[in-house]
Amino acid sequence: MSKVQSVPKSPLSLHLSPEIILADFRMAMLSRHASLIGRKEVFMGKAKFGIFGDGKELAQLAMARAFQLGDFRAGYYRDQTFMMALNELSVQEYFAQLYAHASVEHEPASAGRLMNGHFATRSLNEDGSWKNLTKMNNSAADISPTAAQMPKLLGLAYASKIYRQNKELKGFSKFSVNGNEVAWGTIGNASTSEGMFYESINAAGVLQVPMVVSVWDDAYGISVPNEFHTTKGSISEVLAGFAKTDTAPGFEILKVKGWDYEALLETYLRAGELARISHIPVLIHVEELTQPQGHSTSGSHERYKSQERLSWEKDWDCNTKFREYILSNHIATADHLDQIEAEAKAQAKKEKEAAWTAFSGEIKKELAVAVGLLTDAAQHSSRKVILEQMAQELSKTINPIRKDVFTTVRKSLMLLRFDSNEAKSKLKDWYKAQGSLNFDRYSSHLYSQSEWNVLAVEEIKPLINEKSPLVDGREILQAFFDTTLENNPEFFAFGEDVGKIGDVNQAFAGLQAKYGEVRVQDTGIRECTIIGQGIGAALRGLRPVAEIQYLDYLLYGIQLLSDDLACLQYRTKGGQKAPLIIRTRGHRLEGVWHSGSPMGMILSSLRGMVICVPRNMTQAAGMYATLLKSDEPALMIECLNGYRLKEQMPSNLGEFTVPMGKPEILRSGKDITIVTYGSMCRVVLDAAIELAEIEISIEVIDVQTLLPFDVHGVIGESIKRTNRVIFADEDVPGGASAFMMQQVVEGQDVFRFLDSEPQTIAAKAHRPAYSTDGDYFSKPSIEDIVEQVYAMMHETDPKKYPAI
Ligand SMILES: Cc1ncc(C[n+]2csc(CCOP(=O)(O)OP(=O)(O)O)c2C)c(N)n1
Ligand SMILES: [Mg+2]
Repeated sequence: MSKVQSVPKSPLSLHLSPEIILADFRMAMLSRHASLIGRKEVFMGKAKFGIFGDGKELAQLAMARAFQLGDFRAGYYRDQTFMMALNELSVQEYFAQLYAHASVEHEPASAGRLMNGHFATRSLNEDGSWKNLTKMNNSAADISPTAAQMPKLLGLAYASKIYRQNKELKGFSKFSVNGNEVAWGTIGNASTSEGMFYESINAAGVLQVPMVVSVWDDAYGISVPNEFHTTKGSISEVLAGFAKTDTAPGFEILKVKGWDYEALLETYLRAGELARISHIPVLIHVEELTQPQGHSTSGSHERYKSQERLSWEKDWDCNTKFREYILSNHIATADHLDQIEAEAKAQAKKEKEAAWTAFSGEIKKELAVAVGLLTDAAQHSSRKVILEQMAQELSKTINPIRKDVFTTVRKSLMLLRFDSNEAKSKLKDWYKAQGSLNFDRYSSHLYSQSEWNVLAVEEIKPLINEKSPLVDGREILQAFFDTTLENNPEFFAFGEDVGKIGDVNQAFAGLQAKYGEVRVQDTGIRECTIIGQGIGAALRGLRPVAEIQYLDYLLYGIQLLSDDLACLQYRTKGGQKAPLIIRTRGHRLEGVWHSGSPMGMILSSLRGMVICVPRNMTQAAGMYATLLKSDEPALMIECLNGYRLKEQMPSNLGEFTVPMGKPEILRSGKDITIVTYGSMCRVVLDAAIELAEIEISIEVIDVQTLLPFDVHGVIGESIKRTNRVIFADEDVPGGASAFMMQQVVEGQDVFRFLDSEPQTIAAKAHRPAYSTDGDYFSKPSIEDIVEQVYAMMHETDPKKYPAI
């Protein structure tokens, strides 16, 4: 017997009254007309792009009927009907997003920051504090890369497992009721080809989490049919090996037609129950869906679908079939259904108009003010004619956007540069005031703006005295994690080899035995879903530490970190947060894949996260403590060669904090400032000792965190004393050393204090060769630093420092 099941038709647990059926019909029509109107709006030039949920209404109505308060959705751009059915998306909001209305009030999912079809609910109050998620319908904030919703979906489901299994979390009643919440995922048939999909499915099967994944199968991914995507052309057949059996846990795999209303309801109710009660993951393959308007507004499907397919799609359109079902069961007359459809169409149109009026009205108001100020300024200017013409052209713009207004204003200010009068000042003042509004509209919330942002965490110094025992660095971390596990039930750690052996460097040694497998957990080798597991859990109020065994393997998860975690606060304009800590270790080991310090890559892709590069484990423990008091996501890169080095054990572990964005001066000097971080601190300090012997005095600064970077200008102050600076690290040339230079030279007004050209010291551009010699000739050595510093001094005073 096939392991893929169709749910037999049986009496529905949901009593199917005519009211329910007709309410679903109304919603299907409302959503469909929103799609049809949406496409027209794009073609009329009122929106840039549109992607719609038509052809997938019925399955989403069924999913909405099985969804309960406290549950989470993580899906993709086709899910408008589901969101509307839950009352989490009005048609007006739907159009506000299509127009990119930059307002949380009008477009609560992303405040106009995301293209249409990116859904989200707001988990946070305005001050950044959590709402009670158990009393809400929750949707994670969508992202565009296909299948990238899957790892987070796993984490959302996994959180239910943690809440059910860890009895100490009883007090976390805002997030869970005994782990009863189901995470509902949606994905397109073609997107199941992505590695992330398979990795997430496998992890969910292993973890046995309450995750219900719906595959909306419309047989295409843009123009490419299923046979090019999926072995055997069927995702449920491919996944059959994941199906649970009487003896082995796995997935419940269900198959249903996307136009069969009763079967859909049965299937979704059953899936919800299995996941909710027994924490069994479920995959629902919803087949025979259609795309009545093609993939998106970018092109028409007539280009690649056969006449036969197009006419099949017409006949088997789920809304058409739903209508036939209602009529054949005598639930309503054709006239009644026509009337419902007419009303739904009128409502969609009315809400679309309201959205347009709100969106365009705001801009038209700004435009009117700008035109008025510009016209006034023109009267007093020698450039009157051209300025008046610009004002007039602006006032005539059809469907103006903000860019029209500000392009004109900025160009006119350039023309007015020699003018000095009140009218011009008024225009300039208005432009400035709008600048801060536009910053809020388009650039706020890259980092947390709540009272729990990392910069607000108070510094508490470590307590160390001459009697503090000298221990291996890893023991400091171990003691820190021990006390944190003891005191913070929401804190837990997982990753490859983290559980039984307590990670490859043993900072969790013995802690699984002490706190149990729920708190300190081994995972499979699957970096991407380790991160997704962490994101989803952090979205639901937990404080996970997700471990990536070595920094080099962060690459497997960097896409998710970049596309999802790092931009979460930004893309929801403060509507969601996931204060996940990624723990990893890097720098200064050997070989192409174990020595990496790809900090430039990280810095460029993870804006929105805190990037910690502690030089030793005391600093790391203090940084962890700071992060756990804050609500920001972070990447912690411990020094691989620091676990066995001796440090003094502070007596206030878990309490002391290391401030973020505050460099520490490790050695004072007067000739040159060297700015560095992580393992390079020791190398530079050793070089400084050698340089002191030849009368060169180096000031060594550890930046401690690369993001945020030196918020108080400590480096600039040092440069004012030494007048020379070198930025040193073991990344490639032009990587993080260049970042540091840009931050200081551009950001701290030091150029006029520099007596020598600022320089960088970095590794070679290639990956480091293996073994000690490979390291020596690939990464900056003490000699490299000594020689570069000496060369700088030679240039300054060749007599005192003759060429070597
Ligand atoms: C990683 C990635 N690759 C490519 C795309 C471009 N793209 C957007 S949607 C899509 C097709 C998806 O098809 P399917 O998963 O079947 O969903 P459907 O649109 O048919 O509902 C593609 C290739 C993307 N968004 N992300
Ligand atoms: Mg598809």
